[in-house]
Amino acid sequence: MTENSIVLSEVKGRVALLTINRPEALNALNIAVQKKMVELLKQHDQDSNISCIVITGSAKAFAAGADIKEMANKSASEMAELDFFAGWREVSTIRTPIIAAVSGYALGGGCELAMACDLVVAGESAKFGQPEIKLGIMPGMGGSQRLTKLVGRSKAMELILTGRNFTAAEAEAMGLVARIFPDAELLDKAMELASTIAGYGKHAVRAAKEAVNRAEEVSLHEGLLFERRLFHALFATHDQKEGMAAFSEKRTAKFTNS
Ligand code: DAK
Repeated sequence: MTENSIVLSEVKGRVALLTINRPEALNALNIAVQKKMVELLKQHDQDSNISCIVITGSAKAFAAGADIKEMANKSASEMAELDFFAGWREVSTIRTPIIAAVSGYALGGGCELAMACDLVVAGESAKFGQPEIKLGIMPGMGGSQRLTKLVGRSKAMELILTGRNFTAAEAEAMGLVARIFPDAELLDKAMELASTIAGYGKHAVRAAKEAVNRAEEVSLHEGLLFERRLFHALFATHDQKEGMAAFSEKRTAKFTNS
């Protein structure tokens, strides 16, 4: 575990746990958090011993948004010149599955970070929202696009134009959240889920992630072709032979990520 860092990094088995650690600011995402998070994600993505990543927040929040105090006095040209927050785009280039474990607030950039992950699990009292409209701005880290794809135009419009918070139960009903757990169990359950995923063959897991994410980008026809190519390619892996042999031999498969 890295101590005293703005993002804590801990490895448990084949799972990396990244914890946003600015509890005094409800884990507001400043540039330093963005840089550290992206650096750690890339590092773990390159590590052959890591097969799943969990992102969570310390104390009362996942992240209460981008750091308003850091942005408040920037000019439009400074925002454009710095390409402020461009680094978060890198999250979608990570090949290892990423689970967002949301407890407490996931607002603005925090909600957008969760949606940029591959799946979101939440504690029962988690609160989501895109409240940017109340600050005289709009979502800028994917909220208008990812929320719309996840929950549909009408619901996304209502949430973004009113800026109201919504509960974990509502987020689950809308398809933004995959599973809800009691608050006290959230992290253990997220790590359990990550360990299950990390226990499967890495090639199959990464291919499945890529195919599901591709569904958001391309037509059904193109997506089905893409899926078929990846499916065929998995027959070149040892893990496919092992997985199917284990089934026939009525034993648990021992995947070697090869
Ligand atoms: N930024 C900075 N500080 C924050 C913060 C934030 N987003 N959220 C909370 N804090 C700080 C508070 O200022 C307070 O600090 P002190 O006053 O004690 O120094 C501390 O965290 C505790 O917060 P509260 O005292 O307010 O705690 P409460 O429990 O009373 O309220 C709350 C919790 C979550 C309801 C409240 O803190 C709140 O409304 N926070 C702001 C939520 C918000 O509006 N989030 C959206 C931020 S805008 C971009 C892409 C994306 C974005 C920007 C640019 N580009 C591509 C350029 C994203 C924008 C956003 O996310």
